[in-house]
Amino acid sequence: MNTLLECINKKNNSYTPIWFMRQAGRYLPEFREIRKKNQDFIGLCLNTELVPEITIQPLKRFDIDAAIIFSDILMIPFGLGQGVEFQKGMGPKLSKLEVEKILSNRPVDFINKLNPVYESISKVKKIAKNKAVIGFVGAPWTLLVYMLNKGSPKNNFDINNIINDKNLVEKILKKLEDVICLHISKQVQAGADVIQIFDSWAGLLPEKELPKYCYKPTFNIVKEFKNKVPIICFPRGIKNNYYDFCSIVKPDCISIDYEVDPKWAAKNLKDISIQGGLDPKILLTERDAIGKSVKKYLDTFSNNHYIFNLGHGVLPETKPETISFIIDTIRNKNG
Ligand code: 1CP
Repeated sequence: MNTLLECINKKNNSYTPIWFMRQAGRYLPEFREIRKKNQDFIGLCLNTELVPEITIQPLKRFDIDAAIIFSDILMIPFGLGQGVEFQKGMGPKLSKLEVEKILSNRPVDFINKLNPVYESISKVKKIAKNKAVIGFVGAPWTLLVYMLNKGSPKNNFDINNIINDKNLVEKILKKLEDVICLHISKQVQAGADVIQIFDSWAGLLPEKELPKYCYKPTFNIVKEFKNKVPIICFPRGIKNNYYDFCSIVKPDCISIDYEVDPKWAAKNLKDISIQGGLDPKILLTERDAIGKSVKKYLDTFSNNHYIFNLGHGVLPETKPETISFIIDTIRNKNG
């Protein structure tokens, strides 16, 4: 059994597994080199030579416990036939949502379109033998937001525009649940040991809407994979509702964001392994502050089953040496 699975299954808390959200990506010069020559981001995610190479890049540099497949949560809208483009510095742009086309999409066509992703996972699994291979999906709510908003909700977002047509939203959410389950099954079949569900925009939901748009659809997916593959959930931005999330959704591991007070989490999120938390912005500060923050998370979770990670993805401005420093600190090489 590998270190990440041991921790998630609460078999061992004497060792802290480490990986980083967005560990492959723009902060690594070797990634930027490949990206420069591959302007089409979706095409890059479907390249079965380059995806394994990019996925393995951080494992070559760092003593980490897992490989997360280089892909994107927006591969699902793409697989359903919605156009997805990434323009430089603009974030993702999605084409108009053709509801009938999406709803009538056949699993066989979806799988054919995304087959290179599964092929890349099989290759990574062969290369990273003693590491956990992490597959991932976006949660139904977060995917719905991108699909209806046709881009990032970062700058222009009005929840009423998203949920005003309740009937339409219900149909799309159901379709997303099905296709997310399909995408997870295929990733597991290809060799993924763990699946992470990113609900990056759960925090946009008013508290009273969380059960309907976040807990319930995610629960339906987690339930489908109980005792088949461990699922890590990352419902970013839901504050103290992490407690309700864990009681209702019952994931195998909960990834906390940087707004969650680690002491609160260590005390209140019982009977579940906990991942992450450290603010990625801390990695842009002085070593002294970084070391102290890392130790704070380790100390706070010393009685939990804890996976070290950040409270969101590694920022592009992060120095790769900072990642090495954090790993050394955890492995106690700095005294
Ligand atoms: O070079 C570039 O401009 C591409 C940048 C990039 C990268 C490196 C994008 C576009 N996606 C990725 C890879 C990616 N995306 C991974 C790789 C595996 C790893 O972690 O190493 C993962 C897990 C994702 C997941 C993802 N994509 C999320 C969930 C995690 C999160 O950050 O909250 C989200 C929201 C996306 C959408 C997306 N894709 C890319 C960008 C820039 C975004 C965010 C857009 C926004 O701001 O709304």
